[in-house]
Amino acid sequence: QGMDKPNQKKGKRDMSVAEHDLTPPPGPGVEAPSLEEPTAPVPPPPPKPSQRGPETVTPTGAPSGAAPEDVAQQGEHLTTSQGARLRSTDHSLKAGPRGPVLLQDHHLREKITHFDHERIPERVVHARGTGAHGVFVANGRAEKICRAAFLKQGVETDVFVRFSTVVGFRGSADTVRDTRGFATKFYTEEGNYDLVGNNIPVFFIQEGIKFPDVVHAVKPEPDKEIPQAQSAHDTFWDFVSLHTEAQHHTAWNMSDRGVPLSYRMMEGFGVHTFRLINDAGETSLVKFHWKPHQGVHSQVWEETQLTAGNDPDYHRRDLYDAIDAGAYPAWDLGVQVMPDTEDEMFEGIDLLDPTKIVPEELCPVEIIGTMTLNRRPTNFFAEVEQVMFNPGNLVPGIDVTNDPLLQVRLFSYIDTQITRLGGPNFSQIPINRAHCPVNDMFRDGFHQHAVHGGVAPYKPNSLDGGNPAQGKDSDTVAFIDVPTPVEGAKVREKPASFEDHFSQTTLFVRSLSEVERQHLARAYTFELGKCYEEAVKLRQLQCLANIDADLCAEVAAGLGLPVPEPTVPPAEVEPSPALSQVGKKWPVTGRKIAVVVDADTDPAAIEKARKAVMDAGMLAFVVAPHGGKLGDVVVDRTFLTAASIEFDAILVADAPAPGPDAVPTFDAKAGHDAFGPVDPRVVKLVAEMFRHAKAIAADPDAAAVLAAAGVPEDAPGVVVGGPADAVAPLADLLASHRVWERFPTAPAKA
Ligand code: HDD
Repeated sequence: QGMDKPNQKKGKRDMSVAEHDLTPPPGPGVEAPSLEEPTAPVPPPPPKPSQRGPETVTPTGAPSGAAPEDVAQQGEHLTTSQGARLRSTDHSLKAGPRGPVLLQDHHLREKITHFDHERIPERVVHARGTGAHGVFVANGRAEKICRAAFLKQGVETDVFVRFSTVVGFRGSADTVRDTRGFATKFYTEEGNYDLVGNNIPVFFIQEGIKFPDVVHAVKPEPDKEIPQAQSAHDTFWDFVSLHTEAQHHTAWNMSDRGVPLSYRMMEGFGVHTFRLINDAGETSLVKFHWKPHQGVHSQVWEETQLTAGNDPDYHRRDLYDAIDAGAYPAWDLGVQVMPDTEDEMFEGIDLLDPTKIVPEELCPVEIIGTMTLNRRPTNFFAEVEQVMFNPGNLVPGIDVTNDPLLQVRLFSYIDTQITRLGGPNFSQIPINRAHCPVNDMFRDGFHQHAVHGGVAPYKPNSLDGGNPAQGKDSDTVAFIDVPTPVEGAKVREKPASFEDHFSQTTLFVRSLSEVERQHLARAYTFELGKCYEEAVKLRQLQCLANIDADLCAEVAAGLGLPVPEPTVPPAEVEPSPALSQVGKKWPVTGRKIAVVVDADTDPAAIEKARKAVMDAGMLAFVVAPHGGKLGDVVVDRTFLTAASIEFDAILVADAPAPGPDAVPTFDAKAGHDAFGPVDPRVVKLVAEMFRHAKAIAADPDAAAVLAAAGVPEDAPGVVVGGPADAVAPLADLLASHRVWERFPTAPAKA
């Protein structure tokens, strides 16, 4: 009491509040002051085309009638979840304006309770991802081997694709070194078919029972929960060097495939061998491939590091930017078709071993249709977070094989949703609903949305007329498990053919171009260099010795460790050129060009250069000292906001002097920070793009930029010429993706 301030003495408190409060609380029969008028009824703005929600159907296949605007915050009046109109959502119900909050505030409790439960557990793997809607059109070439309706010529099927990294948490950076998930849901007229693949055609393990082991090894170490979204740590390399069947996948991870430039520029693989059945009941064994129209491209390592800081959402943004710009990414779906022989082998390769590929040179990929992604999600949570995939979501004509990895996946994907999506009714979530009639007899459970009629959800029944009817064996429209003969003793063993862990790793390493091999060696050296345990490094070097002597020597030199003798002689292999990403020409459509200008560059010249870029099918980004407009030209990036990692090539139209917001760099000659003649951010942009082997064009008037960035005018991939004229040679360079010869070649071996 002694600490009470004047006017806050016991018994005086109400009085003092009332003195200052000009709006006394309403008593019984007193009209409440209007704190806020209801929002004036205004017609909701029409949703943008890209904001249309997914077409949804109810669990019985009927349209749900839920147009997206019905669920957007566009209605006239704010209500509770029960539809009662609310006067205020800004203030909780209190005993006086300065009093405690009342438990009876039903709106407060509803609002906070809902908020408290807004998050669901992230995926145990592939937590970080992004997705898009699209359409798949079959070309009919699969008809002779597969009875699936969606593969018949000309059939168009809705699809939803989710791309992901594997290791990182949901908020981790997109551009880490990792495998990428490539999961596609086909909403076919015969039910949902999920092709749940990766951008790498082989897997870490041969048996699903090892999945928890590999995931525990690669996830952040359990004591400190570091590192995030990285394989460069002891537990990962401990596992893969001991469990040597992981070596093939690991080599792909360490290659440029582990750092894709964009989700749009990745191949996809179904990994396992699947069994297709045609109308005549004949079967064949196939491996699925997605071939991107955009080409197969990667970042260089330094770019991945810069991107993770500059724009951790880079891959997500890239996909949505492309879709918004109408540059819809597309992939051909292809199959390698192999005879369904008793031994399930092809050219000595065990088709049940998911750590093996079938080289395209031995069995070409036949294209059976094309997928185009043309719509981004309206609501990320509802679609990308709640989508579930399951390799067991199959349609008539596609069956599984006995691949022991696939067999366990058939259990895991449903099981995990029980926790992640909170119960067994996840198929009723709009994004997961089939686009054809669903007539199951699953009932009740958490989050049941259907109001099932009838009294007899069981078979056989007479009370509901015996419905629904089961298919007959003669049906070609019902799913039939291929009656493959099975025989054997119950054993915990693997086939002898699964013992070979190194020959295809050697095949992969030897199929890479020189520059890709350098990247591979550097990635191994980096990752092992981040390990603390020497025993782990030595054991991995032993694996490399069994794979490729040169690669092993290079990595050992970087680590400062001795080169071990191989324990198995490296295999003699015939390289597979299809495994290399270098040496091909790709369309330049949608590639991004920075056009660097000064504040006083002639707007007409900028527009000419911009138009030349756009006419070549590429996207121009005007990069200027300040935002807004230059003449009529809109500035896309400023020197402050532009980052080299955003662009595939650069056109320097002018040599801007340092702007007022530039920071000087250290001048070694002067011995202190100083400005050169060109804005240091432009110098940095050009220098980084040069280092990352990107094509560079500069106007003769902008030669000072090249000089300041240390870029020789006669270096490979440098074009000196007027910006508009330089577009054609720039596009030509970009077709090869990078100026490969700019990477230093490996020092000659002694
Ligand atoms: Fe898996 C998710 C791909 C083996 C267990 N996996 C998941 C996703 C992809 C793959 C792309 C993300 C799906 C999405 O976007 O929602 N997984 C693969 C591939 C594999 C593979 C290509 C081997 C060829 N996976 C594999 C095994 C197991 C799992 C052997 C378990 C024994 N995978 C899961 C999972 C996930 C999953 C725990 C996490 C979230 C989910 O399923 O829905 O069940």
